[in-house]
Amino acid sequence: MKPLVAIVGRPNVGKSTFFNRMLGERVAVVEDLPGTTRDRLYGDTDWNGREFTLIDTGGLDLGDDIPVGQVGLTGQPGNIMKLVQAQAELAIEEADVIVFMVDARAGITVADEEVADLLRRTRKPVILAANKADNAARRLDAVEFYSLGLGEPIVISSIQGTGTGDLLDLIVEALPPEEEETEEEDEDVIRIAIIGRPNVGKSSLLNAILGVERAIVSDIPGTTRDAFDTEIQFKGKKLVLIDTAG
Ligand SMILES: Nc1nc2c(ncn2[C@@H]2O[C@H](COP(=O)(O)OP(=O)(O)O)[C@@H](O)[C@H]2O)c(=O)[nH]1
Ligand SMILES: [Mg+2]
Repeated sequence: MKPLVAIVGRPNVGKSTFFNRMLGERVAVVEDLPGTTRDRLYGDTDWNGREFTLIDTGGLDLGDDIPVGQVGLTGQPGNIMKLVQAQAELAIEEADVIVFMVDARAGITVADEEVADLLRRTRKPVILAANKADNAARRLDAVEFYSLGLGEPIVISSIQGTGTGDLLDLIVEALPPEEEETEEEDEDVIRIAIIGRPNVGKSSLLNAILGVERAIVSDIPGTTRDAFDTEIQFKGKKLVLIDTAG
């Protein structure tokens, strides 16, 4: 299985825009309305030769988020908290690397702080990405996200593509070490089991394929004691024939 990289963050920060940019097509729905991504979307991609699966988290119809300064005036934005938190918790559980996306144009919001509180508690790598930093002024403003306690934000514009390469470099660096692939995975072995009731000719078929008396053939039902595997090359492919007992 490929490592999982989840993009979390409150609605409308640009998660789906980044996801689509990576997958090279419009897979996720991008809209001006917050909460447009209905479900979690998974897409396989690669960068610098490392493959991983990107997850666009969404599915949260939340309405507008409340800027930090307005809490207390407008009361607790209960729903958005619960849902964005749930999304972040799922990512913490499931993902190998978490990209926490915030909006450099909007600045820090309450939902950002709540998610940051959760993410600071995980040991999994968290990369803070300040999106919508489309110009120099915004790139400078983005330093305020440092106060979320998740390190220095990587400043990007998903629409322009600036900084996205650096973000991907960081993602790839944070991935768990590449697994040693097993022989099966790497050579695409096809395993064929020969099954049927005793004495129908399973071993004879196997022998005919192999051209050698590999399996013990007998007229007595049940002579093939155990299932056993024989590896052959056929048209450049590795096949494993499994002669089953019984
Ligand atoms: N200016 C600007 N707008 C962006 C950028 N990335 C996304 N957007 C816009 O932000 C809105 C929400 O984007 P979306 O990807 O749906 O956000 P999501 O809810 O986090 O998935 C859309 O109108 C996007 O076009 C960016 O880098 N710069
Ligand atoms: Mg979305």
